[in-house]
Amino acid sequence: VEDVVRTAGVVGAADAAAPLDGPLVEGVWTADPSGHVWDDVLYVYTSHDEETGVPRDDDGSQYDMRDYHVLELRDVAGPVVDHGPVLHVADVPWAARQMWAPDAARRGDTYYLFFPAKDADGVFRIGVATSCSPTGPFVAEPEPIAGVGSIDPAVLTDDDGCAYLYVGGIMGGQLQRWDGDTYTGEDTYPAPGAPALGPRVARLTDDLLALAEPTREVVVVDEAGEPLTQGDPRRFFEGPWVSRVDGLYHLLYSTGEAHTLVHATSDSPYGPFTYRGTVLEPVAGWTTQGSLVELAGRWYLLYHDARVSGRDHLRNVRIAPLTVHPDGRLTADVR
Ligand code: FUB
Repeated sequence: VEDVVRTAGVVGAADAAAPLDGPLVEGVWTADPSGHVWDDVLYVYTSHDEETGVPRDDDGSQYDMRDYHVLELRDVAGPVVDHGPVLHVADVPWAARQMWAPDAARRGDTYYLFFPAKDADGVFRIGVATSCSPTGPFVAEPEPIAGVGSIDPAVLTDDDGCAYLYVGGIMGGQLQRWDGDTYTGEDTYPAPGAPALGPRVARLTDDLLALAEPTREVVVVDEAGEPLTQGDPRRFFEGPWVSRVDGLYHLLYSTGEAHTLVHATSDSPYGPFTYRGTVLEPVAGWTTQGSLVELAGRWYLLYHDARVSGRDHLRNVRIAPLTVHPDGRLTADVR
């Protein structure tokens, strides 16, 4: 890894400052951070925002990303190494555009990058690419993963070695166009008083390249055990992320219109998850989404905002200390 740091990285402009006080990197727009600590090194897998001139619309077409970056940190106080583009849409045989929020996983000596992209028909599919290094470059499988679609894949590798794939995002993320594992092409939302659409989860095969079972819906319930409804501002919008914190499964997700990052807990990776509260209050920009990482015995929230650009689709990844309260609630200390 030393060699990679010296030769392959581009140290971000934020390098001289503590990353806790600013974007992890500047000079490149990054978003949708998914963090993993492997061998005491924090790797952050990010979308790469760009202004490509695609007009803004309700489907988020202006989020017209073409590749992914990997950031590397030994310490939250920096320095940060940007390993640059690690997978480009032109190198994914089935993908046409919009390389949205990614995640990564490790099995043995192989590293996996999971990512959503629209195919030639405009349908969001989930792809997977592999590398022998956590910092890529990654080589994509020729076809998307069968039996699952929508956006924002996140992979939890549980203590017993089983890996679970979570996906989903409503509106531009097309979750409302899926009936189970079938793409309908029709926007079908529950009535405001009906249970909200949840993300979907399935266990992955041992080689992490396919689903080992059909996906099932992840249900988020309130304190009384009732599913959150479609009209509830706490309901799932996009960006599912699951971590185990002190033995509990924590589902982190974005609420979309309420602009919060919230969490819910369960004693099963499949849920149901009980809503626990807001982790991150609204930040600058329409979207935020994040992930939870433990580095050197401390928990952190990775998230993005648009404080620097003032434009929703040109974002920066940031890191903030996370407080794990005695009752299991999580709150981020954002500066
Ligand atoms: O970055 C593109 C999309 O915006 C992500 O996939 C969503 O979660 C939102 O951040």
